[in-house]
Amino acid sequence: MKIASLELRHLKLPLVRFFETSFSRVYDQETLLVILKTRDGQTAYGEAPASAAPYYSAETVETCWYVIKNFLAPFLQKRLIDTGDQISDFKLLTSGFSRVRGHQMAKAAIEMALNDLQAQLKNCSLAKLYGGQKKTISAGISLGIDISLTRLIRQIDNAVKQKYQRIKIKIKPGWDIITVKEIRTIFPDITLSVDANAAYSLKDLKLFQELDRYKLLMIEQPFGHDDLLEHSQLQKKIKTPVCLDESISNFHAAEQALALKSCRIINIKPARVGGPFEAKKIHDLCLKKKIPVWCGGMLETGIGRLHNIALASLPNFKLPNDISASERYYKEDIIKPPVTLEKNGQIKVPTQPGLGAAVNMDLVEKYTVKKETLGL
Ligand code: OSB
Ligand code: MG
Repeated sequence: MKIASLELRHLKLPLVRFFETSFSRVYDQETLLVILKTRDGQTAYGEAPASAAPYYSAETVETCWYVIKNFLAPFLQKRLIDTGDQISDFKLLTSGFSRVRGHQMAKAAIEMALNDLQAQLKNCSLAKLYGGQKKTISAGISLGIDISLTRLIRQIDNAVKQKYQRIKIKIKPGWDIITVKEIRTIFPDITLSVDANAAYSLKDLKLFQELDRYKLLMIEQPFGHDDLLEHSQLQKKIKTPVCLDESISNFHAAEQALALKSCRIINIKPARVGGPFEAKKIHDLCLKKKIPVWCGGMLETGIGRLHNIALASLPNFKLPNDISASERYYKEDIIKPPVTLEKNGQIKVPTQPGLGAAVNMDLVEKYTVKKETLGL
């Protein structure tokens, strides 16, 4: 097996509907694909769903591009040369990456592609490569801030009818307590959670104590994107579980969050934590500490989503995931078949070797804004 090249593709896909969080509204998803090709004609895919602006985290599609091209791809190339391409331990190929500080999404995209390749070589699914047992995973939906409450209610109604297993709404100052109260009046029994994307601070304690009344499954990332301390103070003062997303940037952060009791639930995104290996380490730690986890999303294309589905087949992914059907994000997803929702709100975990679906290169080409192939 000889890896011959690494292709970078910056994609821009129109969303079926704009997506608004406390930090921005986007109409398109910008994302970076990493495509590995071997001499014998295998192709493997990874995705860095870093978006155009550094508002969720410090990374953007362009920082991922820069770091992969100038640092990560050369490290990978050196490892391939050092080992004479006789690599069976794929973890060794990325072991040089830790020298690069941060840039988790850039690292994750390469690791995902290497895992896809390894699964293909072993003739097993990605889920099996990770040791995942689930045949289906539970699908939740994340609904953005809307132009009116009426519109959001309509979106929720739609999602409930489709059997999404958990509805998450985005909140920000001015779109929080009244919104939740109204939703609870109309849908008293749905599994509901809120995600603030770091829009508040401990000064808003009263608001979160008030939210305690509405039987929320969790409150996701209410405070600072890198905070652990204020979250731990909040968790002591409210009954609703706090879930951390942005703050859990790697395994070490997860260890600290659990030691500080900053949250009772963790959202794991393989892209955010530096790749599926790190994600699995966090999963295993949480399993040991009896902290349930679920897989978050970044509006990934089908490629990133299939990687997330494989990870979410691990046993401690006990809560519904932010993994929805392709049609919820894109009119044309770049994989075929697209990800679809079963009648019971589950998504099937693919069993075919590798990613589990084909990539539609015509559509990839259609949405590519920039591409470059690096020799390895
Ligand atoms: O905080 O979970 C988040 C999308 C972009 C950036 C951050 C987040 C999200 C989502 C969407 O909530 C989840 C999905 O992909 O369905
Ligand atoms: Mg979140």
